[in-house]
Amino acid sequence: MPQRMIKKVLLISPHGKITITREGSRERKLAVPPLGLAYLAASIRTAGYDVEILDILIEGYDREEEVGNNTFIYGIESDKIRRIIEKSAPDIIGISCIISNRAREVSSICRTAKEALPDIPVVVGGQHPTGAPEMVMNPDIDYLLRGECDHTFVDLIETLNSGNELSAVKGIVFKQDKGFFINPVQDFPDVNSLPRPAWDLLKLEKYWTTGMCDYEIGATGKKKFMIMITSRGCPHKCYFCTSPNMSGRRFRARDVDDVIEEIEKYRSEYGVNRIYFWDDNFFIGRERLKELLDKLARNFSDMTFEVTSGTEANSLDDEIIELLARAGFKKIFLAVESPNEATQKTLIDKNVNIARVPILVKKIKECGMIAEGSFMVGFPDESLERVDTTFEMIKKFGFDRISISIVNPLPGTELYDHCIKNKLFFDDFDPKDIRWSQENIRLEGVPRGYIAQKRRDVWIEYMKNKIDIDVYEKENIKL
Ligand code: B12
Ligand code: SF4
Repeated sequence: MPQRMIKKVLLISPHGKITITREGSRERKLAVPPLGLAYLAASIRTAGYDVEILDILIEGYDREEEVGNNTFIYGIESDKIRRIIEKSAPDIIGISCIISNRAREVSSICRTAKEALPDIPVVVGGQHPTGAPEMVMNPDIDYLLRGECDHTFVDLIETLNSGNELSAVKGIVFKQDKGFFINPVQDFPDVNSLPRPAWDLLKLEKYWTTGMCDYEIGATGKKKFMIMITSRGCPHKCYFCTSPNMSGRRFRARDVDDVIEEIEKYRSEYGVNRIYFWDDNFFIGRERLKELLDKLARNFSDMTFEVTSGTEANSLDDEIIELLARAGFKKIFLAVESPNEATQKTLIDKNVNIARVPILVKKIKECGMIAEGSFMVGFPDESLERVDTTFEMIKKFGFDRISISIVNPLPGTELYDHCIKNKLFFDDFDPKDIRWSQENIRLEGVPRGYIAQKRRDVWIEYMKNKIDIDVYEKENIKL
């Protein structure tokens, strides 16, 4: 059957998802604009096609649906998604799955898309299908695109329109015979030639009023924020992280002046006063970093900045910390991961120099910024004794705030493969529906629930005199 010409694209971002832990705490409900889709939309539009974005989460932020096991999704319901798809009448639909535990929701959106418009190709992309395509592909999906798809989505449209050979599209996966065809070559776009994200296609006001919960700046909605990336990729390959699948460890930075110009645009056009940087690793390349921080300080004294995805501790020293403070950073989220030296050396490629951490924390505080430590507990090599030691060590660095995650296996990582090989998953583990706040990996001698409970106890004990826990967890009140 000849392919219908593609002129219009609908891009969809899936539901939000949160869990209530057995100890009663509720994960924080967030609503942040889908930057990846804004980038894709910009490239698709630049190539001459019409494009719309539907963010299911923001359109139905207050609508919660229990999906079992104390887990809730939030966003609009299937019927409404179906009506929006029908009304939009696109010629192709692209659905984003950047976080692995949205796989189930993404599958259901694909079903809804096929029910609404059975002849329209459905494409899925993002971190999860990049790392685990065989886990994502299903009868409702025509194509997966792996990796960064700024160019490849346009290539796919043009290939479909021209009838050319699909297998030439970089990163493409489609069903073939009884298996899949996978083009293993991914695209790594030049970050300086990409058009700016198409924010005009999203209702940014909705995110500013619903927004990103941010304790340090007070309640949601008080600041107009924008999100940006100054680089893509990370040169490291940590055992638990999916970033290397995506970027092939190719770190690519944008020109500093272009970043500055983009911030200026957001300040003047939208009145934005806070920027969150979502780079994989903002801190790579010392000279570029210094130039960027210096220019932020000179140009944006009325704005504040934050790197949400974590700071690589080894790239900090007195000079960089002072520059960060001068540039308007209020909090440094230090990605320590494990305080254990052996774990650092074997599993964490960035190999944080643990001995320097208290020195960095002291300097961050002296410069008037909040020092928050990010930790992970529950690596497969941890014994009960090691888990206890880890929790004790976390308390000793002198952080203003701590954040402790339970180690979770993301499909496509070495950690995941290790757990499969050694049969370390608990029986109820479902890679499509990972519960971040429970233990999913079996540790010898550590009863299940021990880490989850201790994580909460240690956090409350540490934070109770530093923040108002009730305010911080105000979301709990709802249930
Ligand atoms: C912003 C962000 C969030 C936001 C949510 C973003 C959203 N809209 O849903 C918040 C803060 C809520 C968040 C939370 C978490 N996050 Co997060 N987050 C990010 C971050 C920093 C930026 C994402 C981004 O915009 N990147 C920039 C854009 C340009 O890239 P992109 O989105 O990947 O899009 C490109 C491609 O993926 C592809 N693409 C994307 N969509 C589509 C769709 C189609 C159709 C196609 C063809 C292609 C395609 O093309 C795009 C352009 O090249 C990434 C790290 C990173 N730098 O990517 C982590 C990341 C996505 N998060 C991650 C994780 C693990 C989490 C948490 C689980 C952390 C935790 N333990 O709590 C939580 C989940 C919380 C929950 N309740 O579920 C992992 C996901 C890995 C995985 N496979 O699951 C990442 C990759 C970080 C990492 N390296 O480990 N996160
Ligand atoms: S340094 Fe961070 S982004 Fe890079 S591979 Fe390690 S965890 Fe992932």
